[in-house]
Amino acid sequence: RASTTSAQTDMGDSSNKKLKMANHDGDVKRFDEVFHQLVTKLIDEDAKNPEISDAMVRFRQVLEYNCPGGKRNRGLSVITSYRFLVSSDQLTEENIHRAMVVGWCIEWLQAFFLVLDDIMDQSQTRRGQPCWYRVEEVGNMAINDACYIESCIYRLLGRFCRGQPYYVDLLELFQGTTYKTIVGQSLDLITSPDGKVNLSNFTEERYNAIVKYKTAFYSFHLPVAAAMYMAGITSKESHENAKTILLEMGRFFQIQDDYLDCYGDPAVTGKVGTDVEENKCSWLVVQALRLVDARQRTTLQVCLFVCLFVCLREGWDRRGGEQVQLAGGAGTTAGRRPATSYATGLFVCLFVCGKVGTGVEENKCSWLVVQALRLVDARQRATLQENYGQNDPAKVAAVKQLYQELRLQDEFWKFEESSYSQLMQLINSSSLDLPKDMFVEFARKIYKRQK
Ligand code: GPP
Ligand code: MG
Ligand code: MG
Ligand code: MG
Repeated sequence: RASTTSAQTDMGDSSNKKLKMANHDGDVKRFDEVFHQLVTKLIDEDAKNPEISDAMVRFRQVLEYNCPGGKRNRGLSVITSYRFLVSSDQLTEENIHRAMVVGWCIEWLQAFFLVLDDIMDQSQTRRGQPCWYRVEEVGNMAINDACYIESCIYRLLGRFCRGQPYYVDLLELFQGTTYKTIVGQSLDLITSPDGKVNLSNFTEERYNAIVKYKTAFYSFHLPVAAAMYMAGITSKESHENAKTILLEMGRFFQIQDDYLDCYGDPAVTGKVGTDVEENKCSWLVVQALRLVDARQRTTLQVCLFVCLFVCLREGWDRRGGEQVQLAGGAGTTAGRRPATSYATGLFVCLFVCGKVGTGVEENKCSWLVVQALRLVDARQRATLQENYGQNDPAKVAAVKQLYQELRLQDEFWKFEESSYSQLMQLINSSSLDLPKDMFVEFARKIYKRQK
């Protein structure tokens, strides 16, 4: 396809990248103007019908309150990606405008999710203003408003993209992505039941599944996949390669979101975090548990080694002494028996260390270990068990104090560095016929973000 060929010629060409990005500021300005045109179009037509005009007055307010005001990264990425993927002769006013409409459809999809997510997460603020359901006289009507926002996506796609060769692909992409996000939200909610803290549910595997489905598909895969279809790229292989990179970016983005829930400045993020209160399977709690368990294991291993070393030394001295007495002098057996018991002891020690954390209490030699567990590390796990998942500021503070003790911020900064370089490697190895800069540009927007 011509568009794929043009994408290939873009790879690694920095002057081309500058050319593609030169339009960025203009695109942002125009993108915001397009929003008002779309609202007017959607509302004005139906406002003429007196039967439903009252609903239109309300829906204008719904759209204006909930759709703008965010970073618009998802929407703008459609346009940036589209510019990277097509040749200059395809960059017509009409095509750019369509990319903007599709960009707004993603922002609309995000608004639909957020209105509902804020109800489910009992959040207070969003984008620096009260969550929609908390606005006076809105309450549960927010659920219907969210459904309205979603319906606009398909009205806009129909209005602006029907007849285009990629129309059906776009429809399926939006529907499929909505489905995946609903699955992810369900996993998120199932893993954070009200009033039931079960720390063993907070595993890395569950965390990865939640963030892939609830965030990565709609925030990262959708904008680029939409731009690819619009550019005429339909090859399954290219779409799979893009997906591999974009889902990894999405995981990184949600980990940042979880970090910012606790450490972000609400004046900058525009939202007050509720993950601890809401018993969420957040990256922070998963890391806290990993670190507590790792410390626990190390403490136990050290204790076991000390304990067995002491036992063995005692055994060595005692048996050595007895043997000397029995043999009445230095016999060959005198040194062999302690050596055998030392080897056995070491074997037992290694075996038990391998099982630490599962059946330690059954080990007869583990009184010290059990005490260490009770006094040192179990305290941290118990802190989480007792304070997580409750809407009580003192309990939330206790959890955050533990995060501090475990130096989770350092842990996040280390992760951010290594994740970025891994992402760049993945872009290098998996972008193949797609322009690397398209992915790098998307990653640049989110790396080290404060909101
Ligand atoms: C973000 O999770 C996930 C979504 C917004 C998807 C919601 C999906 C639905 C089907 C409603 P989050 O709760 O961590 O986001 P935030 O921190 O912005 O509240
Ligand atoms: Mg949520
Ligand atoms: Mg939320
Ligand atoms: Mg969050």
